[in-house]
Formats: sequence, structure tokens, C-alpha cells
Amino acid sequence: MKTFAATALALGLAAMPATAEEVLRGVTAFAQGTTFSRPFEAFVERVNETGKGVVQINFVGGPEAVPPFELGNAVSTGVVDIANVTSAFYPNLLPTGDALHLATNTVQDQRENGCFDKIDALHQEQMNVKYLARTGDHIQFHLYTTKPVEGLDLSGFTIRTTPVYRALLEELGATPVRTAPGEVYTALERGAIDGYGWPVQGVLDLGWDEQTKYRIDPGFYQVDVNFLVNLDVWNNLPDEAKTVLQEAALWTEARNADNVAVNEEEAAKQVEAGIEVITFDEETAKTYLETAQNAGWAFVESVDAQIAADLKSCLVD
Ligand code: 173
Repeated sequence: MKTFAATALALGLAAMPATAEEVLRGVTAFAQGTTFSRPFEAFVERVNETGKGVVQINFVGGPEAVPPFELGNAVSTGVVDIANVTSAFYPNLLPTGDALHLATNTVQDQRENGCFDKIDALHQEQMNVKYLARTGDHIQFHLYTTKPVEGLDLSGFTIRTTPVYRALLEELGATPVRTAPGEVYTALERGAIDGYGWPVQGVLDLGWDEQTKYRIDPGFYQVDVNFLVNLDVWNNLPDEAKTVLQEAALWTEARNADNVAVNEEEAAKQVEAGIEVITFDEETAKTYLETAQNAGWAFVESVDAQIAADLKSCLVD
């Protein structure tokens, strides 16, 4: 007996925790190190600090590991355990997900008023994932072009899109083409597109400023980039591991407030890089924003009127 104990100690077995450490494979839909990947990378670091011996995330990589429009499927089926991805990249799995970027309040408000739980339930029921966190609050989207724009007419413009901008672009008469972020530079360079939709942050990350002449102001909607955990994996995690992940999620969401200052810095960098700002006059801007908001909600309503009404009541102030 004594000998066994001594041997076990020598092998380090006595120091082994009662339950094994959980290791989750994490993938981001945005290139590693870029604007919309960084909050997830910071979250991974945080979990790997606070979750020692309990839960760790093995950061596998970005679009080179899983194509961005496939990442929803990958986390839904468990090929990936935890994903950093916007709802605009998984419309096939959650068609009402477009409502998320129509929010005018913050994720903190949504946790408070029960909206977060509703959005979590939709993710669980329709795509087999736990909705863990939302980043991107306070960041708006813009249209960027290579040609001057006059008023609310984009007929003759081919514009790179995701589901975020599609409804608005159709109202403006543009021809939308869905393009992954990693292909936008080449599409611009070749003249295959006359512009693109993208948030105010991140335009310089992949060098798009070199191929961009104009940003249209004002911005519209609000970015949602979400952390999703495969639901079977989530349900099998020990409570202690869930707590580590949930605390790190709240820590991440608290940092969303930094975006207000970063937006200004990014807008200034765009101007320095030679991007001219086209600012619609007050009346045109009002119509533009109303068109964006109405077209966005009309689409979600066309998918499911009840879910649309339910989400609108807790996402819009
Ligand atoms: O334009 C996009 O690819 C898109 O929809 C998006 C959404 C959130 C953050 C960044 C981009």
C-alpha cells in the first residue's frame, strides 16, 4: 500500500484533479488579430487564465480553419466547440437572426429585460448552440464606395453584401453580391464591385482603404458578433466550467463600451487614409435611416412575424 502511494506520488497522480480539465476548440469567423476577432481572442486569454484546471480554449484559428459562412454549421454540429461569429454569417440556421443588428439598446439592457434569454432560446432551439456573449455594441455599419453617390439612388452600383445590408441595398436599387470579408480586397481591385457594406471599424485591417474612395454617413444598425457554444458540449460541461465561461462573457461585454471612443479613432484613420466622407443632408439622412430600419424589420417579419414582434419589443428602445 505504502509503495503504491509513493509510486503514485512520484508519477504525479496524486496531484491530478478529480475531474479532467475541459478543452474547447475555438474558431473565429474574422481573420486573427483583426477588429472583430480581437474581443474573442481576449476572451480566450481570459478563460485560459481564470479557468486553469477547469476549462481551457484551444484557439484553432480563423477563416483559414473554417470558412466564415460555414462556421455556424460547424459549431451547430460540434466540429467546433466555441465560435466567434456574426448572425449575418448563419442566416441559413437562424433566419430571424437579422433582428440582432437592428437593436438600438445594449447587450446589458438585453440581459436585464429578458431579450438575451429569448435570443439564447432561439439559438438553442434552431441551431443547437448556447448564445454566450454579444460583442460589437455601439458600432454602426456604413456603405463604402469607389464612385461618388448622389442621394438615395444606387442603381448601377454592384455592392458587396451580407444579410446585414441586403434589404437596404435592394431599396436603394443596388445589385448586392454576397462576399466573404477575405475576398473583398480582390473584388474591389478587379472592379467586380463598386463598394461594400462594413462597420465603421476595421476598414484598414485588410487594406481596403487603398481601394475605397467614399464612406457614406450616417451609419446605421449595430454590429452583433456573438460567442456560440455547441449545445451538447455546453450541457455536458461541469457547472464550474460554465461559470468561468459566463464570467468571461460578462467581462467581454463590459468592454463593448470602449467602442464609442474607438469608432472616432477609426473614422479619423479612414480620413487620413484618403477616404472622403459623403454626408447626406438632414432630410436625406432621415429617409435613409428610416429605409434601413423599415427594410430590416420587414425582412425579419417576412420570416416570422411573431418572433419579429417579440424581439423588436426588447431590442428597440
Ligand atoms: O459585412 C459583414 O461581413 C458583416 O455582416 C459584419 C457583421 C459584423 C461585424 C463585421 C462585419
